[in-house]
Amino acid sequence: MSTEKLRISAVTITPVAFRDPPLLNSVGVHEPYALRAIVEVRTDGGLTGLGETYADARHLERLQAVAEQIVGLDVYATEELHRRVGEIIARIGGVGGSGLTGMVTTSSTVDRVHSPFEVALLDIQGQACGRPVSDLLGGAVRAAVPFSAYLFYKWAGHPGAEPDEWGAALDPEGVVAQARRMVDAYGFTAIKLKGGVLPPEEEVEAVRALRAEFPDHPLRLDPNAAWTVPTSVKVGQALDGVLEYLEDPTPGIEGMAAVAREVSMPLATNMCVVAFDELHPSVAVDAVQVILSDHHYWGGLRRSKLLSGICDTFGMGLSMHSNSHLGISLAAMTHLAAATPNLTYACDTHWPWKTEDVIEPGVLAFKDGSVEVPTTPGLGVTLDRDALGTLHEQYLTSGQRNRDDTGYMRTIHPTYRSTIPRW
Ligand code: GKR
Ligand code: MG
Repeated sequence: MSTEKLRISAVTITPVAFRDPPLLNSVGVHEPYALRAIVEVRTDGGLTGLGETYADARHLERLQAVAEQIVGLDVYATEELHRRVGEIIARIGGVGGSGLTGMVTTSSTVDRVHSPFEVALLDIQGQACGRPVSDLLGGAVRAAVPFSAYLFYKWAGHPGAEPDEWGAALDPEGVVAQARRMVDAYGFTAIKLKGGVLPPEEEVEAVRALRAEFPDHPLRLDPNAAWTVPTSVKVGQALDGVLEYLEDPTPGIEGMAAVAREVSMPLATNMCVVAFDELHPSVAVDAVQVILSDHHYWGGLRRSKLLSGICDTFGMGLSMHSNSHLGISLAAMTHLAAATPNLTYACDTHWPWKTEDVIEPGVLAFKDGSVEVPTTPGLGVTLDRDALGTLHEQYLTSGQRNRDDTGYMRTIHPTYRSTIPRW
């Protein structure tokens, strides 16, 4: 058996832009393109590992700084990778460019920057030993990973453009029609509605309409902290027995704890607990009962496993958060979820909303709402170089350099203000 070290010989970061529909949320509306950065790590032995992350300008600068400092590193040395990323961020600064503008602002910059490199190194490790990444994380405990239908209020199309294939969803009928279409196409067995867009009573009506149409699907509502504590309590009590969990009704750990004391369903978050140092304060006041993990900001796949252990220890449930993403991310999410026994909720994904990708198609097919865990070595996905080139070109011509849902909304409705909480 070879004990030879596998060393990094080159790293490439490629920003890409892919078409995104006008999905509405509590801080504005998705721009015509979503941005991602594709990380390719090469070894001197000729292997290439892939990672995917945000592509906001400041984040890209940090990725590039790390890329230059890890040539020569052993691909098994992920702790040393994390240490070096920490050193680099301490030197060049860690504020701004989270890729989650207006949503998650307190995640750890070091963990965010570390993540795509760690995923790429695990991809290489898997290829080197001929095993899927899920095996490196402890082995898949499920052969397929369930995802949820992720519904959005949306306009029919971007202003000035033709309506997209989904059309508008601005009332309960539109939301139910969107859900029906998504469930029929993908077989999803759980449904999440992104709220925080319309007055809360209207969103309660939409959830009730979903319940009538899908009596057996677990339902979730996520207004991204758009409500005050009293409004959150009112909505939580109105939807007693209807929601599987209520996600981020109100801002902050104290606010969530106040809501949790008054409602029956579990509260979930990808906003008030997004980094390891926020776990203790949250546990101390029982602010949330479900954490939405996300390897893109929890520091990669192994640190997400660490989070799963902490949730298990403190009796908290575990689900998975997503942002607009491509196939490398979905592959990583699937391996992680497969190898995380206590991840018992269907994971979020924005997958149905995209029409373009950078990977060769075929590997990550949805069946009955689930993605089969790839069993080939590494992540199991292959970069389509032509597609990468096209989406990079699209990034260059798009003019978008940061995610800015609020700014885009204001180009359409100049008086729009992002106010959290709004109701
Ligand atoms: O894609 O607009 C969106 C979502 O609102 C996203 O930004 C959130 O981070 O999906 C996320 C969530 O669960 O809060
Ligand atoms: Mg959320």
